[in-house]
Formats: sequence, C-alpha cells, structure tokens
Amino acid sequence: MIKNLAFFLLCTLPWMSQAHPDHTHEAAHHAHAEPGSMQLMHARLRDFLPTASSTAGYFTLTNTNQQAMTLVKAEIEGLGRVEIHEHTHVNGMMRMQKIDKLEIAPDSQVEFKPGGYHLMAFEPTKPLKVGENRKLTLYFADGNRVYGLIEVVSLKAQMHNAKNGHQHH
Ligand SMILES: [Cu+2]
Repeated sequence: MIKNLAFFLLCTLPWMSQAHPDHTHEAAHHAHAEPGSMQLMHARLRDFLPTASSTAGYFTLTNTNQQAMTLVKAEIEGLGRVEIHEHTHVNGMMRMQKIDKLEIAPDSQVEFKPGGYHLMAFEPTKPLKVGENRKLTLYFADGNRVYGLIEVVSLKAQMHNAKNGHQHH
C-alpha cells in the first residue's frame, strides 16, 4: 500500500475566476480529501518577464496521509530546471534560497505562494504561453509522485490571485 502512486486531485476549473476570500483556510478540511492521498490544487506558473532567466510557480499541496511526506523535486514540462525555494527574512531583508526538501506533516497543507515557498523555473526549452497547461511532476522522498497540470498565467493575474487568496472548491 505504501508504494502506491499518490492520488492527486487536479482542479480543472479556471482558478482565476474562483476567488472566494472567505474560504481561504477551509480546503484542508474538506470532504473531497481521501485517505492516503496528496492533493495538488491551484497550480500556476508565471510567464517569464522580458529578459528574465527565471520565473515562479505556485500551488497548494494537501497531505491527507497518516505520515509526513517530503517533497524533494519538481519537474515542469518544457523547462530545463525547476528548484524548490523558500523566502526568509534576514536582518529585515527578504531573501530566497533553494531548499532540497520540504516536509509536509500528516493531515496538513502547504501553500506555495508569493513571499513564501515557491517553485523557481529556469531554461525554457519551449516558450511559455499564457493560458496553456504544462505537466507538473512532484517527487517525494518515499518514491511517490504526484502528477498534475500547471497553468501558465500572466504576472497581473498572479498578483490579483495573491491578493484575493486562493479559490475554494
Ligand atoms: Cu525563488
């Protein structure tokens, strides 16, 4: 059982049109969580800004397993390199750094978002196009993987979403 592929639930509704600020913290407690699963929601990847060599990706990941799950790697179709980053405050300065792993406690949720954990994507082999979906694969320390799609969004849409919290569904 332990080596089963992780279950994932991909939200197919357009996430941008679904901002419900009142429900920001409810997702972890919802009935669509099945035992022993990882749920990937609201995955979006910002389009590259002109001349930028990297861009950021965000999503919400819910661990409904009985044990902690450790995220160790992410891949996005058509991008040469993807890193897991965190933001830290050092002497009042906001900095980001690459991390090798991120443990997600049992029955808890981690939100990748601006100013927090995020994916950093580099070296596109195929230019991103706003509105398209790319394959996203998340790798965990126990060998499980979560497969999903990540939607390419504009900076404007991303900032709008950050202000309104993520969607409820
Ligand atoms: Cu970063």
